[in-house]
Amino acid sequence: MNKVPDIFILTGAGISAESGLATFRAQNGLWNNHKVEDVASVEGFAKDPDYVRAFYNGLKPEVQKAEPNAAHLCLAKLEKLWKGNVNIITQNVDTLHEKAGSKNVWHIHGRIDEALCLSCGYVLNTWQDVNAQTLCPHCQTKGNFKPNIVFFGENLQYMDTVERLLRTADLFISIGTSGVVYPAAGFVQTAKYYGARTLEFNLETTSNNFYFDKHITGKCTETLPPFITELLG
Ligand code: BV8
Repeated sequence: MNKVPDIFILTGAGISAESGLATFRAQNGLWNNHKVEDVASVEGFAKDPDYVRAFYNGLKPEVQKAEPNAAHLCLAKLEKLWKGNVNIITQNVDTLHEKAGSKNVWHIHGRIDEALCLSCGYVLNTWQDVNAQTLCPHCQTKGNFKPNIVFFGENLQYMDTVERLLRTADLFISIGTSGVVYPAAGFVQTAKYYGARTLEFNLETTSNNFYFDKHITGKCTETLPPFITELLG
């Protein structure tokens, strides 16, 4: 009996673009007038934690208000109706996959609504500002929170899960990512190595094109829903 394919879905900022959230490299690498690497870096946070915390506090209201679009929603439908495993490994720090109803979502670059207490490791979940006054409810330390976001130079979250899912994936679907940031940009190579069929949904063909069996170009709110409908047969 043929096994129902396990599906590994990698998403990037492009899937949230049509929900009104800025991508990273559209504006020649500037993001809210900052170079992501300057703000989202270990050095940047060590140099000026208040500045980096304020940067993410500033983004929270628009991220919290954003609504999932047709691409998020069809992935949630796929997870619900597909008989095999469906996992979304997202580089996005927004929670639009969860808002759309997806359950198996792995935020390998962290989440904007979480902050990590550097004194005790407690993860605070809040859309409110996190700053030098924020008290840790677990260890009562004040102001020692870092956005629970993976900065450049930091290891990704859930990599053990990601490696297991890449080995068992039968279908690898990349949606809305430029394939610039590693190790996420290398996942398609691993999936290919372990025998997965690999598809890329993007406005354009990215530099990873050697590893994708097929490129479906266009806006993912237009290209993904018919593909998912066909997949569900
Ligand atoms: C690590 C948090 C080990 C911030 C992010 C030299 C060579 C290779 C690698 C490196 C190197 N030097 C350093 C590195 C490693 C570095 C890296 O890859 N740097 C790059 C810039 C060269 N990586 C790391 O540091 C990672 N950690 O390697 O750990 C280690 C440990 C210790 C010491 C050293 C190493 C950590 C990476 C995570 C960094 N954090 N985010 C935040 O999100 O606030 S990365 C950031 O970029 C976001 O997470 C974002 O998701 C990610 C990738 O960007 P995309 O999502 O792809 O977004 P982008 O704008 O680029 O593209 C959007 C795409 O969508 C486009 O292609 C567009 O065409 C498409 N699109 C737009 N609209 C639509 C659409 N497609 C379809 N429909 C649409 N409507």
